[in-house]
Amino acid sequence: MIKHTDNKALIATFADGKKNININFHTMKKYFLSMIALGALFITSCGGGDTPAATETSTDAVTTEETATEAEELAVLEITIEANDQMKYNLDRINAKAGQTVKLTLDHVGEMAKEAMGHNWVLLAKGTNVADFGGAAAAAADNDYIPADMADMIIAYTKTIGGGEETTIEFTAPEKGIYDYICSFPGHYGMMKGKFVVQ
Ligand SMILES: [Cu+2]
Repeated sequence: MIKHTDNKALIATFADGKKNININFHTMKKYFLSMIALGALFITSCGGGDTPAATETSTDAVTTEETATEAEELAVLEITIEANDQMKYNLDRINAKAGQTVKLTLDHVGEMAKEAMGHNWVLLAKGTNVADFGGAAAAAADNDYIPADMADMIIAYTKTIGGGEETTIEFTAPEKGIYDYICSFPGHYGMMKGKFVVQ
């Protein structure tokens, strides 16, 4: 039994299947044409003068960003660390960026001779035991307090200098992380140490 007598399409199907199909096709065709017209209208209204302007703005932003990144990468970090007769560095932390060229100057601002109060600056690889390295370095006087068999634990180092001298080295900052630096002159690493922080 059909209760929905207002369903003309259904009734039409029973009465004349062919006619019903035609009606439905005609309705659908009208519907699709309307959709196409609406779509065209939408595209037309969006294709105004605003779109090219927006594209230009975003291109400019990307270019500016790239230029800034390049400049940042090219910047050389120039840093001077002082060491004195009181067996101290003036810095306990140095910040750098991964891959950055670092130009580091060690300035011995004291007056004592290298044999009595020599200083250097040694940047150690991650995971290096500072006490073990310091102990080995103290026994390496013949190699400027750099233990030859621990080369893989050293990222960079300066020569050992006395009061009134200075020395400069250049190296590339390692990957992100926190590294120890010390003076490897006998007995100094406990007092003369700091963190080299790479971001
Ligand atoms: Cu020292």
